[in-house]
Amino acid sequence: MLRALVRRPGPEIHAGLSRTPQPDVDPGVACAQHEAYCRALQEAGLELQVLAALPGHPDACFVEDCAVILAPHVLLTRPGAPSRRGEVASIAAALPDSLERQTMSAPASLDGGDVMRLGRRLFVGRSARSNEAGIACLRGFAARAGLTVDALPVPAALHLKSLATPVTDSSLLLLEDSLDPALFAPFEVISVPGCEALAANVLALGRTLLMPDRCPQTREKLEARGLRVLTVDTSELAKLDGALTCLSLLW
Ligand code: CIR
Repeated sequence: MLRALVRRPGPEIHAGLSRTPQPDVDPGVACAQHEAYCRALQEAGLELQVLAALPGHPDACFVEDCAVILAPHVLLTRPGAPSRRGEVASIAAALPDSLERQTMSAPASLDGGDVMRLGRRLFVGRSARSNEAGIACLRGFAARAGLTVDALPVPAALHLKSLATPVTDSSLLLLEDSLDPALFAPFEVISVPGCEALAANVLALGRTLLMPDRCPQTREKLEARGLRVLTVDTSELAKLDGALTCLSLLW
């Protein structure tokens, strides 16, 4: 069974990093939305491991950024935001010993939100959070699992997966007018309209897919492919640039 590691948002979540000035996050709403996300993961058939909030780390519920898992290996990252680096040790402690660890050291930095797997390839965003040394470290890690790495510039978003996420092993969603679809050839690109930007980040779990609510055009495209779609409202977490993939680590 697929397992997911998640961490509850804490009362300090309103102090998390955001590209929006004064995002005005309500911790109670954020927690309720996170609980609904956890229920959707369970409904999709995942076994959950839920960590308590991490005091002093308002962004710690965005666990994806601290590790890249290619089971049976895990790369413990060095997140690009200095305020988030203290989160990694507690993720490392929570992951099972069966995952063989590789670590990352300065000057490398990489956020898991920049790493997208499609079949035997990894795409990685060269973003404000993930630098060349971090990408080089990822290449070495991926090579152990027999995967290749393509780096793409992500100048205008927090992470690569703010713009694009896998739907199946051979297809992905991509926010229109963001990156050149040809960069992802030969994979099939499904375009997400600008008015549904949040829908560029979905969490694919086999034939079930978690996606943000209130994105009917994208939902219709996914359901037309025979996928089972579960919708969740993570609008409060989106004020901190969080999306669906960022709230869990899967293996
Ligand atoms: C941050 O800026 O680091 C957090 N407020 C949001 C991180 C979201 N992570 C992700 O999408 N992988």
